[in-house]
Amino acid sequence: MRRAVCPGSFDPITHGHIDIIGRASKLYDVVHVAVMINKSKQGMFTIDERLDLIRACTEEFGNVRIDAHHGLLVDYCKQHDIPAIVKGLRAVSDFDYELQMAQMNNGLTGVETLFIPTNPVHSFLSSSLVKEVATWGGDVSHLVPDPVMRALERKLA
Ligand code: COD
Repeated sequence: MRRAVCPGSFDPITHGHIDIIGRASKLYDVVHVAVMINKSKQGMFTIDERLDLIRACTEEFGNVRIDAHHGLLVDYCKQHDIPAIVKGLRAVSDFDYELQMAQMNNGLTGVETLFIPTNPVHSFLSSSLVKEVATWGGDVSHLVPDPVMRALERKLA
Protein backbone atom coordinates (compact mmCIF):
# COMPACT_ATOMS: atom_id res chain seq x y z
CA MET A 1 0.00 0.00 0.00
CA ARG A 2 1.64 3.29 -1.10
CA ARG A 3 1.10 6.02 1.48
CA ALA A 4 1.93 9.72 1.62
CA VAL A 5 1.14 12.56 3.97
CA CYS A 6 0.09 16.13 3.21
CA PRO A 7 0.90 18.03 6.41
CA GLY A 8 -0.09 21.56 7.35
CA SER A 9 -1.86 23.91 9.69
CA PHE A 10 -5.01 24.05 7.54
CA ASP A 11 -6.33 27.07 9.44
CA PRO A 12 -8.53 26.82 7.40
CA ILE A 13 -8.23 24.51 4.39
CA THR A 14 -8.34 26.39 1.06
CA HIS A 15 -8.76 25.48 -2.61
CA GLY A 16 -4.92 25.54 -2.81
CA HIS A 17 -4.63 22.75 -0.22
CA ILE A 18 -7.47 20.76 -1.78
CA ASP A 19 -5.84 20.90 -5.20
CA ILE A 20 -2.60 19.41 -3.80
CA ILE A 21 -4.42 16.75 -1.72
CA GLY A 22 -6.54 15.75 -4.73
CA ARG A 23 -3.51 15.44 -7.01
CA ALA A 24 -1.63 13.42 -4.35
CA SER A 25 -4.66 11.15 -3.95
CA LYS A 26 -4.28 10.11 -7.61
CA LEU A 27 -0.63 9.14 -7.05
CA TYR A 28 -0.94 7.19 -3.79
CA ASP A 29 -3.22 4.48 -2.44
CA VAL A 30 -3.82 6.40 0.79
CA VAL A 31 -3.15 10.06 1.47
CA HIS A 32 -2.97 11.12 5.11
CA VAL A 33 -3.83 14.75 5.77
CA ALA A 34 -2.14 15.65 9.04
CA VAL A 35 -3.06 18.78 10.96
CA MET A 36 0.14 19.56 12.83
CA ILE A 37 -0.61 21.03 16.24
CA ASN A 38 1.48 24.06 17.10
CA LYS A 39 0.60 25.11 20.64
CA SER A 40 2.51 28.39 20.34
CA LYS A 41 0.40 29.51 17.36
CA GLN A 42 -3.16 30.58 18.16
CA GLY A 43 -5.34 29.66 15.20
CA MET A 44 -8.72 30.98 14.13
CA PHE A 45 -10.19 27.46 14.04
CA THR A 46 -9.79 24.79 16.72
CA ILE A 47 -8.08 21.56 15.72
CA ASP A 48 -11.44 19.75 15.77
CA GLU A 49 -13.01 22.38 13.53
CA ARG A 50 -10.11 22.08 11.07
CA LEU A 51 -10.43 18.29 11.01
CA ASP A 52 -14.19 18.52 10.36
CA LEU A 53 -13.69 21.03 7.54
CA ILE A 54 -10.95 18.93 5.92
CA ARG A 55 -13.20 15.87 6.16
CA ALA A 56 -16.10 17.69 4.50
CA CYS A 57 -13.86 19.03 1.72
CA THR A 58 -11.92 15.86 0.83
CA GLU A 59 -14.65 13.19 1.01
CA GLU A 60 -14.88 13.14 -2.79
CA PHE A 61 -11.36 11.69 -3.15
CA GLY A 62 -12.21 8.45 -1.35
CA ASN A 63 -8.68 7.59 -0.15
CA VAL A 64 -7.91 10.41 2.27
CA ARG A 65 -7.39 9.82 6.00
CA ILE A 66 -7.43 12.78 8.37
CA ASP A 67 -5.49 13.08 11.64
CA ALA A 68 -4.12 15.63 14.07
CA HIS A 69 -0.55 15.24 15.33
CA HIS A 70 1.38 16.94 18.10
CA GLY A 71 5.12 16.57 17.59
CA LEU A 72 7.49 16.02 14.73
CA LEU A 73 6.15 15.20 11.29
CA VAL A 74 8.80 12.49 10.91
CA ASP A 75 7.37 10.74 13.99
CA TYR A 76 3.89 10.80 12.46
CA CYS A 77 5.41 9.27 9.30
CA LYS A 78 7.14 6.55 11.32
CA GLN A 79 3.98 5.70 13.29
CA HIS A 80 1.97 5.26 10.09
CA ASP A 81 4.67 3.72 7.88
CA ILE A 82 4.65 6.68 5.47
CA PRO A 83 7.75 7.08 3.26
CA ALA A 84 6.73 10.31 1.49
CA ILE A 85 5.65 13.83 2.41
CA VAL A 86 3.80 15.72 -0.34
CA LYS A 87 3.90 19.53 -0.32
CA GLY A 88 2.63 22.18 -2.70
CA LEU A 89 5.03 24.84 -3.92
CA ARG A 90 3.57 28.26 -4.67
CA ALA A 91 6.63 30.37 -5.43
CA VAL A 92 10.37 30.68 -4.96
CA SER A 93 9.61 32.26 -1.58
CA ASP A 94 8.15 28.92 -0.41
CA PHE A 95 11.13 27.01 -1.70
CA ASP A 96 13.84 28.15 0.75
CA TYR A 97 11.99 27.03 3.86
CA GLU A 98 10.48 23.94 2.24
CA LEU A 99 13.95 22.82 1.12
CA GLN A 100 15.29 23.21 4.67
CA MET A 101 12.42 21.19 6.10
CA ALA A 102 12.74 18.51 3.42
CA GLN A 103 16.46 18.13 4.08
CA MET A 104 16.01 18.13 7.87
CA ASN A 105 13.25 15.52 7.68
CA ASN A 106 15.27 13.36 5.32
CA GLY A 107 18.30 13.62 7.59
CA LEU A 108 16.22 12.63 10.62
CA THR A 109 14.61 9.46 9.30
CA GLY A 110 15.14 9.18 5.54
CA VAL A 111 11.59 10.25 4.70
CA GLU A 112 11.38 11.86 1.24
CA THR A 113 9.55 15.09 0.38
CA LEU A 114 7.89 15.48 -3.02
CA PHE A 115 6.78 18.86 -4.31
CA ILE A 116 3.76 19.44 -6.54
CA PRO A 117 3.68 22.82 -8.27
CA THR A 118 0.61 24.81 -7.34
CA ASN A 119 -2.10 25.34 -9.89
CA PRO A 120 -1.32 28.91 -11.06
CA VAL A 121 -4.82 30.06 -10.11
CA HIS A 122 -3.93 29.30 -6.47
CA SER A 123 -0.36 30.60 -6.43
CA PHE A 124 -1.22 33.67 -4.31
CA LEU A 125 -3.52 31.77 -1.96
CA SER A 126 -2.76 31.14 1.72
CA SER A 127 -4.89 30.52 4.81
CA SER A 128 -3.43 33.67 6.41
CA LEU A 129 -4.53 35.91 3.54
CA VAL A 130 -7.97 34.30 3.47
CA LYS A 131 -8.41 35.05 7.20
CA GLU A 132 -7.12 38.60 6.85
CA VAL A 133 -9.34 39.48 3.89
CA ALA A 134 -12.40 37.78 5.44
CA THR A 135 -11.82 39.54 8.78
CA TRP A 136 -12.02 42.92 7.04
CA GLY A 137 -15.17 41.96 5.16
CA GLY A 138 -13.59 41.06 1.81
CA ASP A 139 -15.10 38.34 -0.39
CA VAL A 140 -13.14 35.09 -0.18
CA SER A 141 -15.90 32.81 -1.45
CA HIS A 142 -13.89 31.93 -4.58
CA LEU A 143 -10.85 30.91 -2.49
CA VAL A 144 -12.36 28.39 -0.08
CA PRO A 145 -14.97 25.64 -0.40
CA ASP A 146 -18.55 26.25 0.81
CA PRO A 147 -18.21 24.53 4.22
CA VAL A 148 -15.18 26.73 5.01
CA MET A 149 -17.01 29.84 3.80
CA ARG A 150 -19.92 29.09 6.12
CA ALA A 151 -17.55 28.40 9.03
CA LEU A 152 -15.73 31.70 8.40
CA GLU A 153 -19.05 33.57 8.35
CA ARG A 154 -20.03 31.99 11.67
CA LYS A 155 -16.64 32.83 13.26
CA LEU A 156 -16.73 36.42 12.09
CA ALA A 157 -20.42 37.10 12.77
N1 COD B 1 -1.10 26.06 -3.42
C1 COD B 1 -0.39 24.91 -3.25
N2 COD B 1 -0.02 24.40 -2.06
C2 COD B 1 -0.40 25.07 -0.99
C3 COD B 1 -1.15 26.27 -1.06
C4 COD B 1 -1.49 26.77 -2.35
N3 COD B 1 -2.19 27.91 -2.53
N4 COD B 1 -1.36 26.71 0.19
C5 COD B 1 -0.76 25.83 1.01
N5 COD B 1 -0.18 24.83 0.30
C6 COD B 1 0.53 23.64 0.78
C7 COD B 1 2.00 23.85 1.03
O1 COD B 1 2.63 22.66 0.66
C8 COD B 1 2.13 23.92 2.51
O2 COD B 1 3.33 23.36 2.98
C9 COD B 1 0.94 23.04 2.96
O3 COD B 1 -0.06 23.22 1.97
C10 COD B 1 0.37 23.43 4.30
O4 COD B 1 0.13 24.83 4.32
P1 COD B 1 -0.35 25.50 5.69
O5 COD B 1 -0.18 26.97 5.52
O6 COD B 1 -1.67 24.97 6.08
O7 COD B 1 0.65 24.92 6.76
P2 COD B 1 2.10 25.37 7.24
O8 COD B 1 2.93 25.92 6.12
O9 COD B 1 1.90 26.22 8.44
O10 COD B 1 2.68 23.93 7.66
C11 COD B 1 3.98 23.77 8.16
C12 COD B 1 4.08 22.40 8.81
C13 COD B 1 3.02 22.23 9.89
C14 COD B 1 3.90 21.32 7.75
C15 COD B 1 5.52 22.30 9.43
O11 COD B 1 5.72 23.38 10.30
C16 COD B 1 5.72 21.00 10.17
O12 COD B 1 5.99 19.98 9.55
N6 COD B 1 5.54 21.03 11.51
C17 COD B 1 5.59 19.85 12.36
C18 COD B 1 6.75 19.91 13.36
C19 COD B 1 8.02 19.45 12.70
O13 COD B 1 8.17 18.32 12.27
N7 COD B 1 9.01 20.39 12.63
C20 COD B 1 10.27 20.17 12.01
C21 COD B 1 10.25 20.52 10.54
S1 COD B 1 11.79 20.15 9.77
